[in-house]
Amino acid sequence: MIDPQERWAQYGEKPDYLGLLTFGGAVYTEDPGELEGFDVAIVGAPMDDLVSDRPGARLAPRAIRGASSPPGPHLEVKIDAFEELRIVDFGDAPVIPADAGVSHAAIEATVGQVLAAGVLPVVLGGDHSITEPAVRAVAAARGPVGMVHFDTHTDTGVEVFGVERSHGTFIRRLIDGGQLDGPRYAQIGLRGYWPGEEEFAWQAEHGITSLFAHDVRDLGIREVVARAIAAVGAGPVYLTVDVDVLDPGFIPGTGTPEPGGMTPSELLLAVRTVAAELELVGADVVEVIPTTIGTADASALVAERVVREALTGIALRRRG
Ligand SMILES: [Mn+2]
Repeated sequence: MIDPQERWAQYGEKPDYLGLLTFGGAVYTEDPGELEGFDVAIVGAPMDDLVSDRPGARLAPRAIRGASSPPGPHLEVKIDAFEELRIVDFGDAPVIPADAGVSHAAIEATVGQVLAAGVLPVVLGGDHSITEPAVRAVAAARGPVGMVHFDTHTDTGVEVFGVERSHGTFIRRLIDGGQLDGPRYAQIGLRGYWPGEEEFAWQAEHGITSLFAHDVRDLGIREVVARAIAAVGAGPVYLTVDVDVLDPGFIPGTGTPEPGGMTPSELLLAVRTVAAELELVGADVVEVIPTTIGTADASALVAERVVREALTGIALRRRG
């Protein structure tokens, strides 16, 4: 176990730009035997072999860890997730380039180690296909899950360019596989030109709740989130956030951008509310393409805050 803060202990905090790169300056280990007693473990899943448009999300776990991580309590809810929760950075799953099967198995195994220790996994993607092995691991440990899914896209295709394992098909694979419960699954932020009638008909057959970007515009984010929470209800829930749910104006780098999206203000409130009101058993943030390091990268910075809002919501829920 390494504590990146230790050498700066006399100052009370470590500046973000130096020392070992861990999420929020959390302690670091790759030994599953050291996970016991933690509340949350951060796991990197740096693969982007299954994106259908722009690659680069393999660089995101390092960039998200490298984004600014200010200490102290959240100004709105007055809670410091890093004080309330015991958080560990468990490093990256041992993925490799160009073999998605091997990489998915590595992600499933690494997330499984976190769950075996009774710790909640928060995964940094990666393209959105990484949600498939992460949810498989969670469902193996906790049974079928509900889900709140922020995204432009439904990711319920049968194939993308004829490929069945994809960042656009994993939701259908998880529902067909029994890991994800359709009636306890809600999508938020849909817009654009994909998918089509066949996919939405399949979604209706499986009792899936779809909330569109125009619903966020017309109803407001609080009402949209309340509807998603009502649909998902009690029981274990996985939270997945594709940053392309945001308008491209806020995320210069993402795999399949689509204009007309949400604002970070809406997304951050939504993620915190979901984490505070539902029983999260796992979470991820995906499809971040960084173009630089540190706070200069807006996509990685907003992804860091998405994770931080999820942690704040988890801390709020545990406080009761
Ligand atoms: Mn998407």
